[in-house]
Amino acid sequence: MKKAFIVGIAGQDGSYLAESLLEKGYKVSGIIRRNSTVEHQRNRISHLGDIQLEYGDLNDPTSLDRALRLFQPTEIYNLGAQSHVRISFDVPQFTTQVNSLGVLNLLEAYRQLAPEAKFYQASSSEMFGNSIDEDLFQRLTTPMNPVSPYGCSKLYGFHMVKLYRNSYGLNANNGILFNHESPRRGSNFVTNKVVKTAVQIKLKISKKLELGNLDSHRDWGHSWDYVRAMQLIMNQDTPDDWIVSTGETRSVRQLCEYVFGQLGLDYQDFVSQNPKYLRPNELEYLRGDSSRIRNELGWKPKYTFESMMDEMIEHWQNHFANGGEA
Ligand code: G4F
Repeated sequence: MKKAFIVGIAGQDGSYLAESLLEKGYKVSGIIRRNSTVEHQRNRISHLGDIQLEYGDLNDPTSLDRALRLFQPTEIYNLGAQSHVRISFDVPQFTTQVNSLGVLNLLEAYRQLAPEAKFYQASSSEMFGNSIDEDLFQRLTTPMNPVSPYGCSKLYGFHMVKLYRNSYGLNANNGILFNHESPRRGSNFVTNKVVKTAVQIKLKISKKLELGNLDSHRDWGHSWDYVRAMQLIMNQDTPDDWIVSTGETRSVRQLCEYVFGQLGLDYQDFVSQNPKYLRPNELEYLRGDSSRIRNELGWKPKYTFESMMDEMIEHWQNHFANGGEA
């Protein structure tokens, strides 16, 4: 029987991945961090009956050893991270402990206790920083020059996965995922912040939306499509590194224009810039070349940018219609 162990199972990607693997007949397990408000921590996975959970943390090697001994996975997915780029400037050491040393802790446990398993590392397009090829795409050969503590921390994890693959013959893979969103996205990431506040403005429970850089561009896909890519990557016999992206890019301003437009509003009447949301250093432009995973593994996103944003708008409309918290 296929047994998946997911670090970060309670997050956006972890919850979609767990759901999808359960549907395929996997036994699914994961670790969650101890938190004083347990409901908040499990709200993305509380509808999934059949998963095994233990307390654990990427920074606690004994908890990783314990989980691997207990669950004996055939597939290990590391989706755990301090994943907010702006916050990584506030807490660079914590970000590095989780996103760099945490990967090393998990790789060591994997090497020693479950070397026959396959390993997936959530690597990030933030690793590219402001490098871009002449045709305005990023790909595996594009130099990686991160511009945030988050990007630097992820680059360490990326290289350690390659090192463990090449040194120990492990089936360890990197998925370099460009931004991916959904109704399950945290509302301090820009897509869900814009959608949630725009819906609140429409309902007259909010008056304005303050943002940082409106001119940065991102390649935004849907988390549900991206966890399908993770599974295709893990179904290969030979480990490798893969780019997952839509190949389209839009600015934060275009995002606002679309979302407010769908609600019959002009974003310019409500959106302003607040320097507190600007970053000490900004990654300006992301657009990924995912032709390899499309051609070789047959992956293709089902969501468009518009259908994804419409789903997020509907989510927040239903949330407030049902008396959900602001
Ligand atoms: O939604 P964001 O915070 O995502 P960001 O920084 O691109 O990072 C996300 O994608 C990475 C992949 O490249 C992941 F690795 C990472 O874990 C995360 O999932 O910001 C997107 C853009 C940025 O340019 C930011 O400066 O939106 C801009 N922005 C403008 N105003 C804002 C805001 N971002 C946030 N979070 N909040 C704002 O008020």
